[in-house]
Amino acid sequence: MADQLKQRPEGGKFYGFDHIHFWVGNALQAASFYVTRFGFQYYAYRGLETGVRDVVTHVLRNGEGVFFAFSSPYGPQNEIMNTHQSKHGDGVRDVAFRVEDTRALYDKAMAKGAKSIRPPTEDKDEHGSVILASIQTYGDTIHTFVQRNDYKGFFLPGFTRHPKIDPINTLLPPVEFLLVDHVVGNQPEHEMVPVAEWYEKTLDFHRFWSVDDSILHTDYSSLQSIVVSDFDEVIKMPINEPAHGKKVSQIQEYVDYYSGPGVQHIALKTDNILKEVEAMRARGLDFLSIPDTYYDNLRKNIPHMNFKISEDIDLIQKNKILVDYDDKGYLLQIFTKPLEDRPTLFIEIIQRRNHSGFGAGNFKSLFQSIELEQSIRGNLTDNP
Ligand code: TYF
Ligand code: FE
Repeated sequence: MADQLKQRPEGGKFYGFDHIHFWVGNALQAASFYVTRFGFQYYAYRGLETGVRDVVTHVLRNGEGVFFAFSSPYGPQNEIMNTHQSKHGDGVRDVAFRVEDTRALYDKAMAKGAKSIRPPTEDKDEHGSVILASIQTYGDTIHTFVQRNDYKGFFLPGFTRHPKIDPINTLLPPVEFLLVDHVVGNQPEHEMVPVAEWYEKTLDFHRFWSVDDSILHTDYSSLQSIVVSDFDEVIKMPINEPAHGKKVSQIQEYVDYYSGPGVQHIALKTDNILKEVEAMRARGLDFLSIPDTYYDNLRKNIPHMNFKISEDIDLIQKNKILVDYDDKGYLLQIFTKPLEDRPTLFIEIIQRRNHSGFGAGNFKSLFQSIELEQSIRGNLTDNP
């Protein structure tokens, strides 16, 4: 948007998020959680049975656009994975981008000073080839560029079709996601701007123009956020840092428990948030609660909106879905509670109706309900 007048950067296009790769203590069970609660399907597998003896990976998919991979080491030999586990707990290791030209993007990133994790390689099997390369971003998080040259196999070369047939999705209501809308990274204090600048310099991202673009700082949230995006605005990465308020920021709580920067939330886009949230609730997934006063307020504002909200407001309220809007459109969003014992990663479900923001109008209510959970955990303490 803001950069439409600028020239397309060199290095080829970003097509979107390819997959999210989690490093976890027990990939078999972590994958099962996302199948049961979020309605993912088993998709691909690599491990002992396929001749891979150090790391196991289970890959899930939801629809055509959302792929989550879960890996665990088979023993103590893989030091990087084991250190990652003890330091961070289960978390996102890799936010992988689907790209037009892995080598061009990698070479450019290297020229701009990025740290290499894996130089470009072409991986092949009988189903085709992919070109992969990885670079370091904030903390221990990496980005892998995935160039799929008409690859027809399951996930990536070396993977087979996941062997598990699970009856659970035939017993529970289906959940459908379209794609990964955005992935948010939390940083320690004073590291947000350098991280945003890293994306501008290394990947030719720009600051995404939206109502939420200005650095926000409210009494409740004590956080600041900058959204960076690729030229085509298919990748959106908000970057947060704590601000100094009266109480310890929710971002600081994350950074303390994750032992540094990392992925805070993944937003999954749907076209029918009411149906999907009702299905996930039926599957026992826990979402943040929102007080009824929020909906009293919303009902007061509805007559002044420039468009009709097509969803039933009673059902929106019953499911605790948040509504943000401007003069042109609206978005609906809801947040799970943290998905692990450490208060770190959570998931957002989002539906957009001609609105490209991130829910700035909801920040006050949202942050109050996040802070309620933070205080139950004993972590909403006074800032020195
Ligand atoms: O991605 C976003 O910006 C919104 C709002 O700790 C948000 O989902 C921002 C910070 C945060 C939780 C949600
Ligand atoms: Fe979000």
